[in-house]
Amino acid sequence: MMFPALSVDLPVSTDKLGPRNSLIFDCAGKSHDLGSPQVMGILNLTPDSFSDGGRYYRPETALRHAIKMVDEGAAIIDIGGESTRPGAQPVTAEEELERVIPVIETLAENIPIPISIDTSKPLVMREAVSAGAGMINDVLALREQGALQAAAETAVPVCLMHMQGKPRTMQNAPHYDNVVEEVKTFLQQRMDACESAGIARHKIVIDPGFGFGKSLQHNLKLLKELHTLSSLNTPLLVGISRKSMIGSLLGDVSVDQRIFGSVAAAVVAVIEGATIIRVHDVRETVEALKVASAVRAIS
Ligand code: 7PJ
Repeated sequence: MMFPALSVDLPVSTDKLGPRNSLIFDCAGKSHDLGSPQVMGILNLTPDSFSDGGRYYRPETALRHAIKMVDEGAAIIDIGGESTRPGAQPVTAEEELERVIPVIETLAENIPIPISIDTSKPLVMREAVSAGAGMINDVLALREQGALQAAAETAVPVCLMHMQGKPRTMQNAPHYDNVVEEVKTFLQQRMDACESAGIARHKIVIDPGFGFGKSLQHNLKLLKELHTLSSLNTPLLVGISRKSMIGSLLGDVSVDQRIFGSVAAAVVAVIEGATIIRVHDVRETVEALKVASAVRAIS
């Protein structure tokens, strides 16, 4: 059994927070209204992101992890085969395909929620969607040669993320005159490029790209002013989970000590209008967002 694409609807209602974005997931012909904030669980298939010493994540291991995230309340699983951490080296399309395709095939058969492919490569986008992925999550916002066309042809929803520079060097003195305005202008331009390439507006999700060519001050300003991006009238995805901004705020704590800080950031993001929160710690975030969403929904 394959699970078709996630489709993203335009705003349907407004309240004191401004336009509220509604998401409709179309899974095997069944629609789920995802008007309330949802959690995207991260499934990293990069060798530097797991510690069992193996070179690739085996599909069975990945499936176990994915099932756990589904049980904990994830609404989407985001699969990535290329590390985009600061300083990370690029991988070839062949290597990325080898990591992600067997896992996407296994998950598409076995989990009831959409799978998103975290990639910037047109070939990986096409192959991943053929293997069962229902969304493209691109940290380069479809700027790679051929990516707009590949994404348009797959016809699945896309997440466009802002990044200043390239992963290898992006954290070397990032600079903005006005970070919020510059991120917003960039995302608007990429939405326009998508529309010109034939990607329907209702299939676009945007993301300010926390930690991608941004200082701690830039990240905090973006989080505080996140609601400014809601004037672009498309759902907002936010990824802050375990990132170094949380580590620095807590006194340079290690990655596994960043859960509570990450959950706090997720709550702020939802209060400021985010619709999808991309996280490692699904249960903790789902519980916190139930509380935050209830507060956000009250009139
Ligand atoms: C993000 C991402 C993010 C989106 C990564 C990490 C780095 N995709 N992929 N947004 N981050 N859309 O998880 O630490 O913030 S990889």
